[in-house]
Amino acid sequence: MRFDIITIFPEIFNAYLNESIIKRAIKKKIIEAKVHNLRDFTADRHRTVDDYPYGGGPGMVMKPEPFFNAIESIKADGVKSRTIMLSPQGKVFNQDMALSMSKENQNLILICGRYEAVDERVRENLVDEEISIGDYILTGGELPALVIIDTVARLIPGVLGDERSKEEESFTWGILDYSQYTRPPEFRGLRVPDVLLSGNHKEISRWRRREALKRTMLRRTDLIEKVSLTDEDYKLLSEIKEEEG
Ligand code: 4FV
Repeated sequence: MRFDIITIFPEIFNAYLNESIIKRAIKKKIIEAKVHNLRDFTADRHRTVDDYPYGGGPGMVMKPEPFFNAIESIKADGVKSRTIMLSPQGKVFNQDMALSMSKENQNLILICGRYEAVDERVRENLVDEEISIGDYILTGGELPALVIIDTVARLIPGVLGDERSKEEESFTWGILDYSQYTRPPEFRGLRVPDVLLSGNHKEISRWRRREALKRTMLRRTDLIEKVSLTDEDYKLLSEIKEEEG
């Protein structure tokens, strides 16, 4: 899978794409990330990418021409790709969207806006999907683009060291993760739950499911309502309700 990123701050990506799991995935050619400086697709000597909003109002709007030039040049290789605009007006991103993007194996072109907005003609003519990473306002679309790249890339086979990590994680089951522990078994009098030291894997997985359900019930009832639960889960939930009173 290839990620083409269009931004006026390419440096922001160099740091993140050259570290850890993403760096290794690029090195192993499992994914490719190409950062395009929008200013390289301007025609004037000031490399202008923004202008005043028609109709007045605060701030500046990003011009359409540089985006049309950039996307036409990226698509010139004819490889099937999907163009995503990161903006607060988009569909709020979640794990299910990441999973389907990772399976589609389509190249993704990620448009990172800055200033107040991007000229609407870009959205109307070039954008296949608009995605928001949450209901808050950032200074730019670069962090949202990195969120998409990180979330999708780690779901591509071969990117994570241990594929199992994906099977057992928050939201994959539709509920939150269970609490985790590592050595030492006791730290400042704080002990690791005995069941985890027992080696009894049946009891351990029951405890973990119970913990995950409890945490989700206490923190994210919206998730509990959406997830399909087994009879065993209902037994665990009633135990937890007892316990939590
Ligand atoms: C955003 C979000 C976001 C809006 C104006 C960039 C900013 C500025 N993008 N999810 N939340 N974008 O706040 O994706 O140009």
